[in-house]
Amino acid sequence: MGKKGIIFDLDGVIVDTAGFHYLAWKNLANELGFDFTEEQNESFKGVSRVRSLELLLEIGGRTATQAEKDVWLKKKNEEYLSYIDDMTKDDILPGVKKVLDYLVDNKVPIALGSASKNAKPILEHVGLLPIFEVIVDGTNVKKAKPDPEVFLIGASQLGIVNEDTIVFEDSIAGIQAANIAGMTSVGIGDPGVLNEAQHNFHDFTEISTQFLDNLLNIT
Ligand code: B16
Ligand code: MG
Repeated sequence: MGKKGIIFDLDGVIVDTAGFHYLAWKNLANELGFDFTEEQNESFKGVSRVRSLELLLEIGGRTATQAEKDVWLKKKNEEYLSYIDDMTKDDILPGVKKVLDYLVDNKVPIALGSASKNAKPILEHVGLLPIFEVIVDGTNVKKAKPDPEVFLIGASQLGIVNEDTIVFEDSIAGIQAANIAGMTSVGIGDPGVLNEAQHNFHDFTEISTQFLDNLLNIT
């Protein structure tokens, strides 16, 4: 068995920006004259900004010109950026820092694998930018989750083979991407929603060092 590495999703795993994305999309939907529920938002998680707008317009039964789409994409992102502007290290989700510190102490290679084009500023705001050896985000990938591209690039840049890579994800699309890549998938969130994951936790406070040791073969 080779050395193990971990890839973390960002939104909904390390920080609770999923709620900010939801709010910004919901406000846009309301402005366009229809509602957007939290349940519908599940399929937006891990999905690119452009694809998310297409899904939103499908929900509202709307068609739009490219010019309109560009305006709405910009508007949504500006609202989202106004939310993340206020983020601090207090916005790191419960239990995450403890797990990251443990991995750093044990010299486990860690990467970020996010669909977001705003990943770096978010990590900067919450003070976690320096701890990631590798960052793969929406600016580096062409194919969105569930395509495994983001995780394949992450593992290869870490120098870890897919079978020895563990992915922490809060989205259905992200869990599918990890599974397709032959990686170990760990679902963070509702186990009923993330039922394709190999391991499930509601949040990082449930993850013990013993679980990590077993996963990583730390003795
Ligand atoms: P942005 P992740 C994803 O991040 C979000 O889950 C998804 O809701 C969002 O649409 C996507 O990033 C793009 O984000 O608009 O910031 O480029 O979960 O893959 O870290
Ligand atoms: Mg996510």
